[in-house]
Amino acid sequence: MIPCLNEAENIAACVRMARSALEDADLSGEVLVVDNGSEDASAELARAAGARVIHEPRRGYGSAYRAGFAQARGSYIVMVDADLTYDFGEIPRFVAALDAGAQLVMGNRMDNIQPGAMHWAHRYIGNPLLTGVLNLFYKTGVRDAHCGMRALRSDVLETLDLRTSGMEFASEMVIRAAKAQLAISEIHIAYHPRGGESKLSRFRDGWRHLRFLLVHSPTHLFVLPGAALAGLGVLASATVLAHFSVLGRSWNLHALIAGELLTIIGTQVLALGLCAHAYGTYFLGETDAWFDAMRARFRLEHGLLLGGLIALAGFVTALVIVVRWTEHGFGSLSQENLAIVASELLIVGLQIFFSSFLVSILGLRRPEDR
Ligand SMILES: Nc1nc2c(ncn2[C@@H]2O[C@H](COP(=O)(O)OP(=O)(O)OP(=O)(O)O)[C@@H](O)[C@H]2O)c(=O)[nH]1
Ligand SMILES: [Mg+2]
Repeated sequence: MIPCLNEAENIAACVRMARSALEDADLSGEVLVVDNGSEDASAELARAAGARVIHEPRRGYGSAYRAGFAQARGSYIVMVDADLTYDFGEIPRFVAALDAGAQLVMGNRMDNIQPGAMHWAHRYIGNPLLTGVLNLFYKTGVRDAHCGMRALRSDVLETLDLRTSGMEFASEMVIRAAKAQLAISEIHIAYHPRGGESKLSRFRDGWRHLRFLLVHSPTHLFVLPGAALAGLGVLASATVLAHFSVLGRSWNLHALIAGELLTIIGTQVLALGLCAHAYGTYFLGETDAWFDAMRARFRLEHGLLLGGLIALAGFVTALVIVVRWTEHGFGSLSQENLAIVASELLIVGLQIFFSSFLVSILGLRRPEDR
């Protein structure tokens, strides 16, 4: 299957090479070209060279592939770009890997990038960065997550349930396969300079990949940063209140304000993460071991109790200030530290209290209960 957007310079050669690769290896199959609204003669050229051409007017690499998958008839699908960057002669190796039991076979270009094939910014910044984040978040073990040559069994398409329309489709497929614990194998291949004009938009497509990685992992987007901020905030507050000396000096009011700020923001971000996890679990069919363990252990009432107790502690602290004020005959007051602690506890307690309700509301009518 070849996705094609304005590749008149390359498409006929691609189709011919794909066909002869099948013939030479005695593989039965068809060459499908998904034409993505090309304004040049790509579609006719592909047809003339012997491909079955599918038309998909909605733009985007992902849209093209999803249209192609819906019409593919084979039990194996090998995906190859239409720009002569990949060797069609490698198709039998991908098929052999599927025969050997793999459900997704990824090409890996990283050890054989021909001169001029990949822009240095993609090779040394974009690709390592995005693949690094992808593996940090999703632990796929795939080393070249954006490779355009890959193969899969068509019976895994239902499990993969692919939905993206742009270049981030390349990441989506790898992440979904890893989440579903499919058998993924990797094949080292060469990457050649492109024929014709690139369709990749460096910043737009890079950002779409990154955005996809972030919004599909509430743990990394919210929970871990939130917990780190809140932890740092509590530590800073405790350092001031306990008069610990750090870096050879003691810390006072301003450090306490910074601590309060971090604690409040951290709690807020954490709460957003729980809501995002609840939405993902109940409405997007996501599974997350950490969130599942949390919801098995904690109920709404636990959150209300925790939030209520923290808020109560804040209220009592505020009362202490008022009592001291009365003791001093309602004169001038200088209880800044206590006032900050009281507000910190009240805010965090109320955040936890009401966020617990929101998480619970998100789970009220989960699709499986309807
Ligand atoms: N970007 C893009 N590519 C499409 C689209 N539809 C089909 N394609 C095809 O998807 C394949 C990948 O696009 P390329 O421009 O080669 O992107 P790339 O391989 O990441 O970047 P290069 O290294 O410049 O080749 C090509 O075969 C395109 O013709 C689309 O809407 N957008
Ligand atoms: Mg390309």
